[in-house]
Amino acid sequence: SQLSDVTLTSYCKTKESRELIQRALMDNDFMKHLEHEQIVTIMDCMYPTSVASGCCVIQEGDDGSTVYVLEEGMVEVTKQGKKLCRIGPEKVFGELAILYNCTRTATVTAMTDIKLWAIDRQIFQTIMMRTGLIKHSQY
Ligand code: PCG
Repeated sequence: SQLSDVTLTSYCKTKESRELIQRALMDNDFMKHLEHEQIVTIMDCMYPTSVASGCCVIQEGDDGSTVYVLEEGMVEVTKQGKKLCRIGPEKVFGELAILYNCTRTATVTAMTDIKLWAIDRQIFQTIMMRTGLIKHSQY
């Protein structure tokens, strides 16, 4: 659909979650270069989700459609079975497939029960391409 047709929906968050998400976005090498309004809009549009310990959040090679911020818990990143790193709270992940329009470059597995904030590709890309004059609807 046309970017202009996309309506952005805000999801309720505590002040703590709003601040955590903004810190995570501003800590990310790519996102830190966005305008403040875009950071705030991405944060507003993120919705809550959770994944149980041991479950796969992202599978290497899949088509990616979601960018995540980890709020609580720990994930492990592997590539072709090799451990790359562990990621804790206040970090963005899953941005590479969306930013570079490629398949998922690594597997991300929950090492504990995790709480996440998520935003879908179409919404993320709309915010990236739109500055100002953003149409909001309240959730
Ligand atoms: P994406 O979309 O490729 O899905 C896997 C994610 O793992 C990737 O985005 C990054 O956000 C995240 N990640 C964290 N550390 C690494 C790393 O060292 N290499 C790669 N390829 N991805 C990493």
